[in-house]
Amino acid sequence: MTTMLNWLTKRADLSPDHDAVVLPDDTTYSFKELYDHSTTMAHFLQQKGIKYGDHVAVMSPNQYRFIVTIHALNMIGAVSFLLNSRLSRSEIAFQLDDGDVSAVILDEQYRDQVDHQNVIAIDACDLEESVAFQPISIDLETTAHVLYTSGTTGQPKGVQLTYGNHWWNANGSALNLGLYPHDRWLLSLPMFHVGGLSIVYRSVIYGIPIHLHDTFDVHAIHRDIMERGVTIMSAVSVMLDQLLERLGGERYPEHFRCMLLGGGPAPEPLLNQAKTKEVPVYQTYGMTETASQFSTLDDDNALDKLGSAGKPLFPNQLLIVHEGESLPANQVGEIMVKGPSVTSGYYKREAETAEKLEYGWLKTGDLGYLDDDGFLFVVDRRKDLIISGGENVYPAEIESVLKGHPDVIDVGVVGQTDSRWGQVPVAFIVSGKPVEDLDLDAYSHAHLAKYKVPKAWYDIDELPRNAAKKLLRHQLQARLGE
Ligand code: S0N
Ligand code: AMP
Ligand code: MG
Ligand code: MG
Ligand code: MG
Repeated sequence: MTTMLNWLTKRADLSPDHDAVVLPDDTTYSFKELYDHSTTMAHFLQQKGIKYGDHVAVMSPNQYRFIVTIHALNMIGAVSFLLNSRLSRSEIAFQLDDGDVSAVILDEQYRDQVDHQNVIAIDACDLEESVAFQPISIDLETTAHVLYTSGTTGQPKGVQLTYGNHWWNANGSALNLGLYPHDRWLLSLPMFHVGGLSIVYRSVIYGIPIHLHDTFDVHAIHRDIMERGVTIMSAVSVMLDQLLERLGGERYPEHFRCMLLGGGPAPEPLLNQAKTKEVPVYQTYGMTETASQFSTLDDDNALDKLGSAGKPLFPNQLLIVHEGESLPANQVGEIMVKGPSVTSGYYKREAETAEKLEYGWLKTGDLGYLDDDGFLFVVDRRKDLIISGGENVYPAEIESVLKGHPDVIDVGVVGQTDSRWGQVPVAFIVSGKPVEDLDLDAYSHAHLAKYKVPKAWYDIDELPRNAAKKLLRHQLQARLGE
């Protein structure tokens, strides 16, 4: 057991007047203000019955109060389940039930998506009241958050992330990217995913401000980078693409030193365009299970190793493995990762945890190789995974919903290349009726997040299956000409 003072308590003592959060309208909160608001919120939540060890869900847009709520729950020692607000009512219901969640802290706009007896409005607490609260200390081995990810089979799983996972991730990132007193990290990724959440921890551990954006407003973000001293931003490809278009022939200021690009494959034309426009892109490879970045390019190699996701952050280890053997350079195999930012496992899923985690090594399911200098190149994602604008979509999840439609006899879903989102799901339907008569859009919307609803429906007489009745997805893919 390694315990520490609550990180925000420590930070508010070290740099109370330093900016903690800056909003697009210039509203600024110092670390002292963030601390006071968080103790006030912690007291309020405690009054509402939330106590140490409780499982508490949070569903919020990327607002200042989301950050306050995360710190407040840490101060109490509750485990927070950060919900993807794009999910449907039934997807949310599954996570609340599977996670044994006892209360949900909710922004009013999501009220219809949540069915739970204990709902606390995120804005119900008067932050200006300033109430003292004694935060519990942080134990690095304790679970701080559970974040759900889907998989090839069955239902989504809750990835448990400890304080130690976040601590090591924040430290590993700083040891690679460096840290300057004037750093400012732009946060526009949703905080319910680890890419956004990890910035909340980096901010408080490093003592640097978050420039918080609640929507991806390309003009507001461009302005923040050009005029307000932002030095680092985390982005997925679809965001970078829009930012480069907005940048046009201009150049970002010299002090903007890192565009951390992750969450999925980075198309080569995009990387080349960024290079031409002198945007300092650092490609990173990571996932929910590694508390964000695991392997990232560094300053010396950002340009000459274009396309690579760099080397594992200090002190992480990475192997390329095939049939239990570690492969030499330039051979493609499964990426296996080990290190202190890797999850302790999936909540209540002992079998799946044991299958994916052995002796601390996590089998990612992703395929890649190391070049002669040990730099990682990711060549293919986990089996069947479709990544649409940084959101994961698994065909099996969509197929199982569509099989519930009375007129659908069989269904196969695959990813189709899309100029905006990278990939989108499309569905092949076996039915006695033409697809356009089935109203499959409406049916899917009732059960699935919008980004999971197939963008095209194709009639097919019979799905290609092998002798064991396994769907041959690549044959469907071939029909799309891909
Ligand atoms: C790209 C985003 C911002 C797009 O959202 P936007 O533009 O705000 O759309 P809306 O106005 O809300 O909606 C417009 C229409 O578009 C649909 N839509 C929205 N998003 C998607 C999508 N992803 N795919 C398909 N359709 C989408 C809406 O439904 C709406 O439709 P209509 O008009 O019909 O109503 C947004 O999608 C976004 O935020 N994406 C990023 C999600 C994310 O965080 N992914 C990363 C997850 N992975 C990790 O966290 C691990 C990796 C990691 O940690 C990392 C990642 C990046 C950088 C650094 C790191 C790191 O390691 O530190
Ligand atoms: P998630 O945990 O939902 O963010 O999903 C992480 C997945 O995104 C990884 O397992 C990979 O399949 C994919 N991914 C992350 N980073 C990269 C990268 N640099 N290149 C290609 N795929 C990536
Ligand atoms: Mg102020
Ligand atoms: Mg928008
Ligand atoms: Mg995801």
